[in-house]
Amino acid sequence: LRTETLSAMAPVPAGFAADVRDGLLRSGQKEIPSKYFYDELGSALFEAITVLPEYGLTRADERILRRHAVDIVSRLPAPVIVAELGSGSGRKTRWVLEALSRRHPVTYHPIEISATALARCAREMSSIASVSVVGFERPYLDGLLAAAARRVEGEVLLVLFLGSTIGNFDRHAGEHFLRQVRGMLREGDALLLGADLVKSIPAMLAAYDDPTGVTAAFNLNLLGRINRELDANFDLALFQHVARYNEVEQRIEMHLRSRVAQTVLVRGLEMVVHFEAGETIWTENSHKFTPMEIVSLAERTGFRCDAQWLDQEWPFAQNLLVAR
Ligand code: AVI
Repeated sequence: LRTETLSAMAPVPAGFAADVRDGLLRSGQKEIPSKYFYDELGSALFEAITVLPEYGLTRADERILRRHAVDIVSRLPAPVIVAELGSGSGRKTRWVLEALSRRHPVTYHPIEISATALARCAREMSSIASVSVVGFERPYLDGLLAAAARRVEGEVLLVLFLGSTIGNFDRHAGEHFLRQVRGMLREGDALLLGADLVKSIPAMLAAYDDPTGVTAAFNLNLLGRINRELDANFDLALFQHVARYNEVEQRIEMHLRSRVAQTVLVRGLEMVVHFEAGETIWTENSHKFTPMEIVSLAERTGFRCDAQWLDQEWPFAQNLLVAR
């Protein structure tokens, strides 16, 4: 009854039902896109991941910005306006906005499909003196187009794409995405791209399979979300979180492995899904990079890599790509 009430109240996001149906009915490897991790519970679990001792990525990202924000923004001619793909954690973006606002008043455009995340970010950033926030509740590229259209002559647009979200795209899709971003920029505009670097395999595996089980909960919540929004009856205890490192593709792959042979009913999609014992649903790729790979990725997508800042504690690169 509770499930029925919830599914009646919560509108199913446009693509979610279709992607779950297609991904679970696939004849070979079952698959659900990782963008569906981030419902309210999933976003809270991701926040918890960012403070796990084993997951150094977010701290490294922030450490570089804290230490080098002044240097980063000094490489751009004033005046600069900022658009961020994903409204991000205020803690990271604040360093860049504060460094810029010491030079001149700054307009900041967070771009985010979650209204809650956008509102939280707008609230936090508006507290910085000389920063005005105009957010866009839209997909990345739609929002970027809107932000770019609002700038006035002479303003340089700085796009922030932090946290190594680029690593969650397949390599081809990531490259295509950067080309699309470049297409919305003018020569001299910039993209600050955060990218997690290849490191020791045990360190990478621990980051995606922490002993506390937070990443496992984050992964399993995808099945919980299908239960809640599509009225399914996944028993989460019958699935196991799996993180593997694929050395050829240089990426962590996350799966949910069925512990037993079982059949699951997804009432909202009027379908049943069969799992063999040991069969998996592929839920995420998290690609890792070398600094040189970022330089050549920049070159191939219409940018030049103006500078890179590396964190020593947790190999991570902040890359300033300038549109050429
Ligand atoms: C958001 N993204 C960069 C994270 C990552 O590291 O790929 C998502 C994540 N998945 C498991 N832990 C964190």
